[in-house]
Amino acid sequence: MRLPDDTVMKKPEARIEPYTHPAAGWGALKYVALNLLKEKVAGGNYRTLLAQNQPNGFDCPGCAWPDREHASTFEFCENGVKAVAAEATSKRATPALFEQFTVADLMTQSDFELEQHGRLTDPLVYDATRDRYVPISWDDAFELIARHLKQLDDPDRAAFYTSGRASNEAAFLYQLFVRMYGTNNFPDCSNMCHEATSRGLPHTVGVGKGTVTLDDFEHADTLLLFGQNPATNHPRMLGELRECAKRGATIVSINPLKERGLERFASPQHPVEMITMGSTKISSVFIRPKVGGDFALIKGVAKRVIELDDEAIASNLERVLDVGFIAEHTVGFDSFADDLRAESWDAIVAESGVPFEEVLKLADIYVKGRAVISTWGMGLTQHKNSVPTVQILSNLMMMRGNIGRRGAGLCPVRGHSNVQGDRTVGIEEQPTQEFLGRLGEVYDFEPPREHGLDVVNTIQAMLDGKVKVFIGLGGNFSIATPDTPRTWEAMRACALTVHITTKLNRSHLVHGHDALILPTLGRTEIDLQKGVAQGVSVEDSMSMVHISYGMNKPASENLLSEIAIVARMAHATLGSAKVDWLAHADDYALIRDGIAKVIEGFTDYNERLKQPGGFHLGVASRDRIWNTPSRKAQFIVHAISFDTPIHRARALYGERLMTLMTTRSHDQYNTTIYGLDDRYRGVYGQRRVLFANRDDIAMLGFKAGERVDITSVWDDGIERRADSFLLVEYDIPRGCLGAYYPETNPLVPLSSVADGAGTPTSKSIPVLLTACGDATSQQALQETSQYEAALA
Ligand SMILES: Nc1nc2c(c(=O)[nH]1)N[C@H]1C(S)=C(S)[C@@H](COP(=O)(O)OP(=O)(O)OC[C@H]3O[C@@H](n4cnc5c(=O)[nH]c(N)nc54)[C@H](O)[C@@H]3O)O[C@H]1N2
Ligand SMILES: Nc1nc2c(c(=O)[nH]1)N[C@H]1C(S)=C(S)[C@@H](COP(=O)(O)OP(=O)(O)OC[C@H]3O[C@@H](n4cnc5c(=O)[nH]c(N)nc54)[C@H](O)[C@@H]3O)O[C@H]1N2
Ligand SMILES: [Mo]
Repeated sequence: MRLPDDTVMKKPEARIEPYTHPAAGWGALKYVALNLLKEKVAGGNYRTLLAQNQPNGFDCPGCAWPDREHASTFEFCENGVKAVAAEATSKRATPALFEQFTVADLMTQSDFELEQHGRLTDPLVYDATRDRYVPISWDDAFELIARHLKQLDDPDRAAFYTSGRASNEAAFLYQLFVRMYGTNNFPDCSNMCHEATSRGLPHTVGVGKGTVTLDDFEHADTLLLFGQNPATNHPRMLGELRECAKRGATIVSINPLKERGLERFASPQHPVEMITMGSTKISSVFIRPKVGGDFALIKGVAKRVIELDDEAIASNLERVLDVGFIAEHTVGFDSFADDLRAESWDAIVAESGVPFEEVLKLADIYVKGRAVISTWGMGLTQHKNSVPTVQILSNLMMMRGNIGRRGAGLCPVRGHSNVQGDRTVGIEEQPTQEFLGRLGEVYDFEPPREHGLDVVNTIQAMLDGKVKVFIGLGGNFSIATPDTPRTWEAMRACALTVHITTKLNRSHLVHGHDALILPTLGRTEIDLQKGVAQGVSVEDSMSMVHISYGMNKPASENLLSEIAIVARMAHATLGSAKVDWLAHADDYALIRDGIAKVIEGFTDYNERLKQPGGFHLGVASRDRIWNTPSRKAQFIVHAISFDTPIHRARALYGERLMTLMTTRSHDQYNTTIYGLDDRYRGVYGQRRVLFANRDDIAMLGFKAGERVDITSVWDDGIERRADSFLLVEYDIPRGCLGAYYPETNPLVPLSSVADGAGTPTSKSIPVLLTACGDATSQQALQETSQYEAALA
């Protein structure tokens, strides 16, 4: 196949160039080719890409968006291909690499360069005398872990992190081991992600999960997309939106940025669109709140719904509220309505940053919809008021009965491919007593009853000397988390840090006194146990559970599966008198039998996984069963807050104070940096950019193209800074800035979290800008040259 553009292998130059094409399309194919070349994926492994999300294939490790009954045609997704190519890379980080470089040497390499070393091949232990990681046998590695864990005076001195790629089987076995060991300290990536959803929704609709399935997208006439960038982070969702748009559904993007990828989409699944350079218009309407303005905006829309209903009553027209639903299914409506009536439009407009007419327009669109789906991502969940925001959105949907009805519902769009499943099977630092009771009964032990530590509290506990052992099942804890210097101090104060991982990352270099890197199989690889290929299961964002089989040859003969690692860690630490850990590692069906006994909804788990496409777990609120204390869906009243850290900082610094949001570029998977382009936003060959409004750039006395340093404003006297960002003039609301994560994590104070969820407020950081101390920006130059070297 010839690509329309032959610049595929041209070296990138750092530049800013507005993007004018539709999302996906030929551009996506070009980048796929680039990634396969960059990763030097062996020819035979291309077939892996075709097996992605197929009935007998593996679940794409890219994101948690569901598949259409595991569609029979190859569902093309640029970022899925990148994720798979990164795992199927032919590059290897062998012990020789660690002989060549000390840990101090490796620390000088960028995250992009660390990733480029490829797949880890052997278990490694830190040797302090040589400042190097050196090989260790698996048995010795597990002995070291057991020795540390047994030495602690209290099991709560250890914390067990999970990143959302872990399968249900690995996660369930892990939590069983950890609880038998004696703690509920389960910090996990969802603490930084959709925690506001998981904590907020149970109070309104009884379950912390979405209520829609893909079928609902076929019947929705209105879709409200809050704070989400699907063209980059859930590309397969665009295929779904394309169908909705073609059917005439109204699609509204509510986002401070007019994400270009949401404007038009050329579907690689549809050859005609590709060949004719055609495309489908996706979002017809863009509503642009200021960063953190969604709560006030949604409250304004809800207020308008009440006004429209009053008008309908006065003119004897059809009611705007779904009075039947409200009466039969909800409590608290009257106080909610009273609060809305009393709310001031001035406050709504000022705090949302959305003009009055636009709030009315959004309300009009909402009430015209007969079947409305609201989706949301990190734009709603990473603020101080994220829990109230998710709850008021749920309340808005309840006003017109848009929950538990065909074509309508709540759709939080999860990140990691199994982040939802991990929570379902017990990765939860605040487990319910019922769950603990069942777990204890089935496995005949007394689980710890006290709630454990989440991500932020784990870091604080390490700083306070209360957590001494860190074990990470995947992820990149040291840089995905906030307040980087403090997190590093915390990790370095540990007696032992252990990372179960596929590739080298920064967290392995920021280590405890003792440290282990345990290399594991990825989801694309064949997992043979006693000669039998094992599958693992995952739950997608819409509660579909299905099985996944890897098909590639493992990256090294010395890898163990995550499950084998967990089982052998447990065996070494606890012995196998109560649970035959090693037998579970030989046959994953045994783990699924355990899940079926402990977790609701998994009866006949092994059998039901044989259905092509898997099975739906069931979400009570989807069936209008409300697992709340009142057994009804609950309206919850929240005031607009005028006393947030942003308000307080602005009172001190006036309009110079900016609100910074941190997002993903198109060329990264969280902390994994694939490349330095963010093409839908027009950024090439660099990552240290800061998107700012033209008027703010002028007001602050800077010019676009200059470099600036960023410092955050917080109340603890600690200086937090991130230096040398290129100012890029961008269509972003006044007073708001955008930059990429994880480079900006040093700016997020550890104590700045969402009320009621503990999520770091990484989308609303109060900051000030100053002229850059070092105009040549060593950091940025270094990153660019490494990228060029990797492509050469
Ligand atoms: N290719 C790729 N895919 C991924 C990931 C990846 O890194 N790369 N990460 C995975 C993970 S773990 C997750 S959680 C998801 C994340 O997927 P998203 O939820 O899309 O995450 P972000 O890129 O952080 O950006 C969210 C969007 O929120 C907007 N936003 C920022 N502040 C506000 C606000 O105050 N209000 C509103 N309304 N919008 C706001 C930003 O402009 C941006 O468009 O993607 C998953 N999929
Ligand atoms: N400022 C800011 N901070 C954020 C966010 C933000 O928007 N802004 N987003 C937050 C969100 S939503 C999330 S989910 C977190 C992400 O936090 P994490 O989940 O901790 O981070 P990832 O970058 O996804 O982890 C990548 C690492 O996982 C390992 N890995 C990859 N595949 C596998 C596998 O199959 N098995 C195992 N064992 N390991 C594997 C590799 O070593 C890779 O380096 O970051 C959060 N941090
Ligand atoms: Mo996430």
